[in-house]
Amino acid sequence: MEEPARGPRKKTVVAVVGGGLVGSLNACFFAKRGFDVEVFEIREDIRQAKIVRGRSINLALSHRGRQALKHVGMEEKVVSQGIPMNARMIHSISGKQSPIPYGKKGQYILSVDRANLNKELLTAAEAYPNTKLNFDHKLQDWSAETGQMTFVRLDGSKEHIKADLIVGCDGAFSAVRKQFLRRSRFNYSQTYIPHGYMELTMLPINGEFAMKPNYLHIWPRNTFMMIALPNLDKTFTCTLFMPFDDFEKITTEDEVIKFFQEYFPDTIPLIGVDTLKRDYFRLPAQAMVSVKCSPHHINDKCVLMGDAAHAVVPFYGQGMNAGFEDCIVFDEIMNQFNEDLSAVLPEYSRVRVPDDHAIADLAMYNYIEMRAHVNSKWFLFRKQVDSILHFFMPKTIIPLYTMVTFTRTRYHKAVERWQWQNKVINHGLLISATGAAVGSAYLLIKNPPNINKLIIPAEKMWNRIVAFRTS
Ligand code: FAD
Ligand code: EGO
Repeated sequence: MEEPARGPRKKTVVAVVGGGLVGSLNACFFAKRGFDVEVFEIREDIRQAKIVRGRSINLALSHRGRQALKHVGMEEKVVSQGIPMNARMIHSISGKQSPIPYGKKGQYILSVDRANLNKELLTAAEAYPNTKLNFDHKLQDWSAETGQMTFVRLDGSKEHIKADLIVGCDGAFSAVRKQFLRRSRFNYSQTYIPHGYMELTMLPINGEFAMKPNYLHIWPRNTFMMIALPNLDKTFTCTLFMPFDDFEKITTEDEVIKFFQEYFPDTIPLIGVDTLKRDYFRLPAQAMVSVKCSPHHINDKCVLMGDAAHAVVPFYGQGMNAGFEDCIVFDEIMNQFNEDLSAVLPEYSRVRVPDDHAIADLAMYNYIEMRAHVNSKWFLFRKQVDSILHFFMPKTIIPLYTMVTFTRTRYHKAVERWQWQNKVINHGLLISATGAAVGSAYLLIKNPPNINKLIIPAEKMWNRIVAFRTS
């Protein structure tokens, strides 16, 4: 057996573009393997910045995301700074609150602070001696032939940097992806949905959480939806989802209150009339986009992960979780193919694209389903049906939300299994209905009812109807 080459060998340079959630986590994965990792992030270091105004303040972290954090030794730290949400709390218009647990005792999702999670991951990445973070570096262009990237700094200066592998983690509007779009046989689709979202803060009342903290609070109102996730400072971040057309119809402070009185009356005293009037107009509603593309790689040079590869609408709470799982999948394939990038990258696209497409479709499906017919009654009914079926056939029927949120079942397998389960349920219903019909027919033939007994009540019924109509 030959000894592996020791001493100075040219190390592979991995450039991670984007120091967001997926980029900073990915930097840890590559650093752990011993690569020379350079992270390039357009923004200033958020750990030093005073005000960070970005997208969504908190996020739901579930099993897939946690597993990825565990791979780089970050699970415990992040979980300890999150707030467990053991159940959804469904708010009806009347103000009634109904909890529906996510599953058994240990099954919960976590509310985590986006900025804090990002900071922790940057610090973890920076702790590897073979990792360098470069802030104020905006990727402008890069070449798939040479691996050369051009960055622009705030002062207008440009930097040219070369890397062996470029990992595009630069979000839904990825600059890395632009080079993919110029190539043949690259599939791309992007869809903006008619809904926008707006975040409102619910402050503590008498120093305590304004609502029960360990829940994902949901106000399902068909096309108008609101959710609230708890924060460590005892506030809640409420996110209102509604069509841009409706956001635009509300132009005065009084109209805001009127709208909330009609659809979310229980939240008015909790958010506060004045806060509501002010916060509603602080920022315009934000857009949501769904992006699918394939393949996710170019040769042995570049790979897209996270929102850059698959931006999903936030109606499954899976965007970050899917992006984090991308990192595990890539890591597993790196093991399988001995870090041979020319084999790893195509295999990554082959394995991961169907799953990333599946979660994008599932999130869009939830959006369409929820805005079309999910009010609080339907939400409760559907989740109860799910759990009753699971209770009686725990091996056969697993709710889709459970597979997606609490397991690492491949997303596309979860969809397949869900479709199969629906067939089983429909067959079951068909068989029960047929059984009931055949059974009653049999009983009727065996015990023919006395015709007179049937007719007399019918006559009585008619008399009642006549009496009702003339009264
Ligand atoms: P981003 O977080 O967008 O990070 C991209 C980074 O790249 C940024 O730091 C950006 O500054 C940088 N960058 C961009 N362009 C360049 C460039 N040219 N050069 C250098 N750097 C660049 N997911 C969940 O799992 N659970 C949830 O509950 C959840 N809720 C959500 C709610 C809302 C309202 C929204 C909008 C999303 C939600 N998501 C949720 C999805 C989640 O926010 C994203 O999936 C996640 O942020 C993706 O991480 P990312 O690192 O791929 O992209
Ligand atoms: C019938 C009933 C059909 C995100 C319920 C479909 C999503 C969908 C946005 C929740 C939870 C984390 C979320 C459930 C359904 C986050 C989530 C769900 C929202 C909105 C969200 C659930 C942030 C859909 N998970 N979920 O089962 O609790 O069910 F309401 Cl608008």
